[in-house]
Amino acid sequence: MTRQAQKTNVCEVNFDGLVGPTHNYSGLAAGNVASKRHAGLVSNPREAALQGLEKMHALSRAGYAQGVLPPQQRPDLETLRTLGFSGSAGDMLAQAASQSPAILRAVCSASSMWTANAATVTPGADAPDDRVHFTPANLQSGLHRCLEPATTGRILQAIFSDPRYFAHHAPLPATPAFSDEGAANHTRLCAGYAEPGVHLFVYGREAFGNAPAPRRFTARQTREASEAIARQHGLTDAQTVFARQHPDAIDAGVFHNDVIAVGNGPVLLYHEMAFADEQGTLAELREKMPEPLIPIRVPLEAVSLEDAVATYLFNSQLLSNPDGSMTLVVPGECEHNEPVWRTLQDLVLAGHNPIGEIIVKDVKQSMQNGGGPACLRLRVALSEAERAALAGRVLMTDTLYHELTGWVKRHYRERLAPEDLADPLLVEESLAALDELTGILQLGAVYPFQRET
Ligand code: SUG
Repeated sequence: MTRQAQKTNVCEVNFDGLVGPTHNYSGLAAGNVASKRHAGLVSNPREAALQGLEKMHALSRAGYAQGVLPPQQRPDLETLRTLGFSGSAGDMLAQAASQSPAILRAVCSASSMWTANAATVTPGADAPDDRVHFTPANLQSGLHRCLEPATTGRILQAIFSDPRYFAHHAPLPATPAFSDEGAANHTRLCAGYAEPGVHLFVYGREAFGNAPAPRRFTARQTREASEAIARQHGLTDAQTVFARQHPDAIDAGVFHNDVIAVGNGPVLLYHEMAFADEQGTLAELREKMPEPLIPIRVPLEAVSLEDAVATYLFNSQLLSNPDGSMTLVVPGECEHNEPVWRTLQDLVLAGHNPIGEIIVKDVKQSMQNGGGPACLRLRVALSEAERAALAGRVLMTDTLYHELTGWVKRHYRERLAPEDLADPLLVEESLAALDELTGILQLGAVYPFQRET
């Protein structure tokens, strides 16, 4: 089969992370203002999971291809054992709670819900071997998130299992020089999903170079990590642009590029403070893109960095419609901020860009940990043949939605306070939930350990 014949009917599938049963507010995330602000609050895991599912369902009903990725097993008993705790699950939780509450909080995080950080993905249209390439992010910048990549790799390999279509790479070495947070710092710009694209990799610091780094917060993505991923995926200089994030934006709480910019097709919606060298970045994109770039710049005078971070206006999903228009899916917080809401209305009314519709989604439980609509999804552009090759039952349908909401309602708590993290019943409940979920999603053994009896 020729390459052209293979790549028919390409569309973007958004794989959202299903929120896990231990969703809680532990203030774990460096440089993430919302996570720090809501530390210690009582969470509602059931509401969090239902909000995520409602977003997935609404978008699939509106005609957008939608997938789902399962949560990881938490509390992470394997890590507790590795860190020297011993005995039963209950013993280890009790030891961790008394000896190191910070470890307990980390092993209980449901952070795998933010699948924009799960991996970087290169579609088959851009890879030299025509396959879709995946690299799980090492997420080495925080203890709670560096526990994710091994299971993420297993989940991605279970779903994208057919080696004729999919290629999987190892996460980069988990060390500060190769700090990688996945697709949250990667945007593919193209004319259409089947057309060749240009990959915009945004980094916050250089490990081996001298670019000015932010002062208040540590940048989570290095240039060296982005370059290594481009090499793994076989991307050439002509296909890549490496742009430095503005250090002042990182210091204002923009810990990933997807908190300050979003791209889709030829459109790049970005804040004036997104890039250290705005004009240079746009010029390089224009030079390398076969299609004219459609930049949409939001100036500082329209939206302050503080408002951008508080509302996650840029952490929106920009989705393509069959008529060529685009729909922007924004978090509910945008509606309640006057300058942001006005900016969004102006975007739609402007008429000189493809954005024709704004959809508002309530993902407040996730937002309070710094994760908006775009954080919750991993974009994978797939041809018809690649979609047909997916394993498991991971594409959203009405039936799957109803099964998953029923599953959440059976297994999830409505209230999780910081002290509940040491409750051994939470381990049992989470394991029982995930046991059943692997059956629903038909993914096989993706989790590292079994249920204790
Ligand atoms: O890594 N929050 C996540 C949010 C990730 C958002 N993702 C994107 N922007 N793509 C993070 O900062 C908070 C967990 C806690 O505090 O309990 C957390 O990990």
